Amino acid sequence: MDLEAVNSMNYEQFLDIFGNIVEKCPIITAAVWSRRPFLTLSEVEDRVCEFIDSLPISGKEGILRCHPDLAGRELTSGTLTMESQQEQRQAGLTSLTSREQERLTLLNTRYKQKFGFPFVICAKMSDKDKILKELTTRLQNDPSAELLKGIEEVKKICHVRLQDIWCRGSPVPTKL
Ligand code: 2AL
Repeated sequence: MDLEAVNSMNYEQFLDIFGNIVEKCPIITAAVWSRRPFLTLSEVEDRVCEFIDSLPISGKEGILRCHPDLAGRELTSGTLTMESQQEQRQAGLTSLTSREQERLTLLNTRYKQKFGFPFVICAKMSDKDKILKELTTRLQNDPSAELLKGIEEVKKICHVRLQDIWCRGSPVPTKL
């Protein structure tokens, strides 16, 4: 995928390719399309981050709430997005022992009760042991620190998803 290909996409093509760089938030991609032409590929990521940073607290919380639980119901039922499925599998979350599964479910529930949004971490930059450790630690944070941390992780997930798209090297939207 090169810059010229990205800049020449109409918004439908852009959404087909980049629509899930922030989990279940295609509105961000749709907004970023208006910022073309991009001068570099990394500018796409900069514009996404800029958009996220411009949101009020409720908007940032909303982005976090669009993320599925790690090793949650959607993983079991096969209803995760393709990206999330691959990320959770790569982090080892499809092969948890029953003890690890129980612990993760308990911590996820406690986290959501405390903060009102799910625990978010870039799974591809982690693994199941680190995720359990980080979740335990982050449960101790105060809500404003956790909102910042969660959004930082959303940006990492976006970075990884964009890298995947650049490396896949397909300038042609898959749905065309
Ligand atoms: C996710 C997800 O779906 N992919 C990822 O890297 N992290 N979800 C989450 N709650 O952290």
